Amino acid sequence: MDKRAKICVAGADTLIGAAIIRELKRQGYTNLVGKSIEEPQFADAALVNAFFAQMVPEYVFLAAGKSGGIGANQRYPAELMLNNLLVECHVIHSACYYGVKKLLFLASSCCYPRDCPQPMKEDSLLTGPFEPTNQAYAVAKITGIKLCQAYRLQYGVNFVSAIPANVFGPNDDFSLQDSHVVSALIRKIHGAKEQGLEFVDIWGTGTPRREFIFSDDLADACVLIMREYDDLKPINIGSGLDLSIGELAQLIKEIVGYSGELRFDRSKPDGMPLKILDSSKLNEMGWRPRTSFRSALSKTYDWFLQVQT
Ligand code: GFB
Repeated sequence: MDKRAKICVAGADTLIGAAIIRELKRQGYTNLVGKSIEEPQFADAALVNAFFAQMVPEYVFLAAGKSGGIGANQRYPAELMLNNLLVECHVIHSACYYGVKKLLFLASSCCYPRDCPQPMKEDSLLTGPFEPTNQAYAVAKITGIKLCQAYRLQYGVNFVSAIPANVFGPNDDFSLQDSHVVSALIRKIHGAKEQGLEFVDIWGTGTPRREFIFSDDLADACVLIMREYDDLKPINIGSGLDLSIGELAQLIKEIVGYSGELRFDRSKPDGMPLKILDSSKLNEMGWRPRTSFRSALSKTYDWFLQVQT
């Protein structure tokens, strides 16, 4: 990928998209097209077609599509599924039609079966039923992977997919009900400190384990994959660091400086008991995360403090 290549990051304002843009700029890529104000509604076929006809990007990072945590997935399964399906169909088709040299589709670790052997290898996709709390979103994301594969097989295009671990960082949604766990806990624990509350409710038992990846590290891996990975099979992007939700809450409590109690609300769902990726393929390409987990959490908290209203 030439430093002056025309690159489009679809989903420029999303957690992942914004991080990819920062990373591309950091690495000296200068010709980024379709910045957030120019972005069409990617769920609208006519607008996506017109966008590609006008911009004619050479490389596309597909990070658009609505997402959310376990709460959002339970409340809006139809919205999440439909939006992601439409975005994938329109962007992947237009990318093929307008001759994009390479497209990287960002899927999700919820594409793996609920009872998948851990750590989860790319070959385990579609070997068992999905976790019910995010089934609709998972079906949409696995469809994106399959669509890239189908276009690749039929039209010979270089469209690849990557599967990130649970992502967190600046530009995430920090709402109480809909966000992913890291953002939700930062918001909740910070709010409890500010209001002098004696305890904070953490959903579920606190025992599920998740592998978290900082958005800046994920973006670095995405640029490497765009440059060097060319295969029908998707590739996992994990940090290699997993911890329980209870341990995560404790760490955020320390970073925020909250002295109250963490209480576990067992009426709320746990989701998958364990979700850890096998990132051997990526590691064999020489990739390792740059940021320590604690420092990534601190950076995310700093960003939250700057933008919160
Ligand atoms: O990040 P999260 O919503 O997603 O939740 P998943 C992870 C774990 O944190 C679950 C617990 O066990 C939750 O019960 N948790 C505790 C909380 N307190 C909270 C809270 O206040 N908010 C949230 N959100 N969780 C996601 C999918 O599943 O995985 C997404 O829902 C996406 O669509 C992502 O695919 C990768 O890891 O369970």
